[in-house]
Amino acid sequence: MTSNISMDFRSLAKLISKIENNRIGSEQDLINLYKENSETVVIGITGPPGAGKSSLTDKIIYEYRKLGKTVGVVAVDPSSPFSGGAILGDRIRMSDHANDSGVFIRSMGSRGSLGGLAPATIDVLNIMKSIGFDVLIVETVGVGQSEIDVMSIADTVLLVLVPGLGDDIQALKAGIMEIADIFVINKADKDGKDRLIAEVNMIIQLNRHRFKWVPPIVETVATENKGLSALMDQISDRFSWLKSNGSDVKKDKILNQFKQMALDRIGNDIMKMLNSNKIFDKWTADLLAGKSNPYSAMNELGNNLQIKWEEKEK
Ligand SMILES: Nc1nc2c(ncn2[C@@H]2O[C@H](COP(=O)(O)OP(=O)(O)OP(=O)(O)O)[C@@H](O)[C@H]2O)c(=O)[nH]1
Ligand SMILES: [Mg+2]
Repeated sequence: MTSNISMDFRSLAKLISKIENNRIGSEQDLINLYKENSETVVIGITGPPGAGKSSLTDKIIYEYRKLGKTVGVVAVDPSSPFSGGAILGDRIRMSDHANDSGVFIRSMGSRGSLGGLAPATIDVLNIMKSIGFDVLIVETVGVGQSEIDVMSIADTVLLVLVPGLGDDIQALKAGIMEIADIFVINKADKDGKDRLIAEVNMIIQLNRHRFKWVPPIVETVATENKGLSALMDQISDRFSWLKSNGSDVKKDKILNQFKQMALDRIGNDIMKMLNSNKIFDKWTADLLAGKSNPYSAMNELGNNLQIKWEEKEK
């Protein structure tokens, strides 16, 4: 066990599997363990497939290890049915850290994750935060809504882009450009870098009025460790900025995260009810018999939930 982390990695791995297999059943563990830990920095790394996210993560781990910081990594792979350590070798490019007792790396696939991969990932990151990691890194392929949702837990989001994407930059999920706190132009050794930088600059300029923090652009060649110190400087600037200006950002994040969790939990509860409740049976029977329609049934459902809520408020 590493000095500042209050749980050994084997227990942590077990707990993560439990969360993956049964989120709702792990709620008590989450309640018991949760500790607001403002010392942990959470870095999100997202971007198109193959952009070099894992290669960068690997190098960022080295940088933090040089400073003696403990690092936890969660690599989210929605396309993989596997979780755990099995796929680390090839996909994650961080195997060098396997024997480092200050580094914990975990991949999460879609297996089991009832209630969604994004909420399960957020649970896992919250646990890792609570037990005292200095730095957490979460890697997702930035293609879908759930990947964007995961990033809501990160204090700083690195959006990794590569030259030659061309029009793909437009094809990236719209929301993903908006969550970038730092644009990383990786594979800066490839042709097309300047054009990409110009495009990103244009996007930043167009959105300038919306930013409290204006995202910088950093060039890297992850495989050659180039640009890493500049990137680490930007990350550290971002965290300093958050410390002095970021209380609103933090509040928004906590609220957004809570709303997302609540939505997920309530959705689960309602599904359970829908599957096991007599009133719902009647509604669905009416629906199937053509006595009601999906909209009127939904309306009745919504009104009933509202009545319950109002009763509780009294
Ligand atoms: N030329 C060049 N190749 C790079 C660079 N960074 C990463 N690569 C290579 O790009 C490939 C993909 O790298 P990964 O780090 O696995 O990319 P990723 O974004 O994590 O990929 P997925 O997780 O599969 O989406 C590997 O073959 C890397 O060696 C770079 O800066 N320059
Ligand atoms: Mg990867």
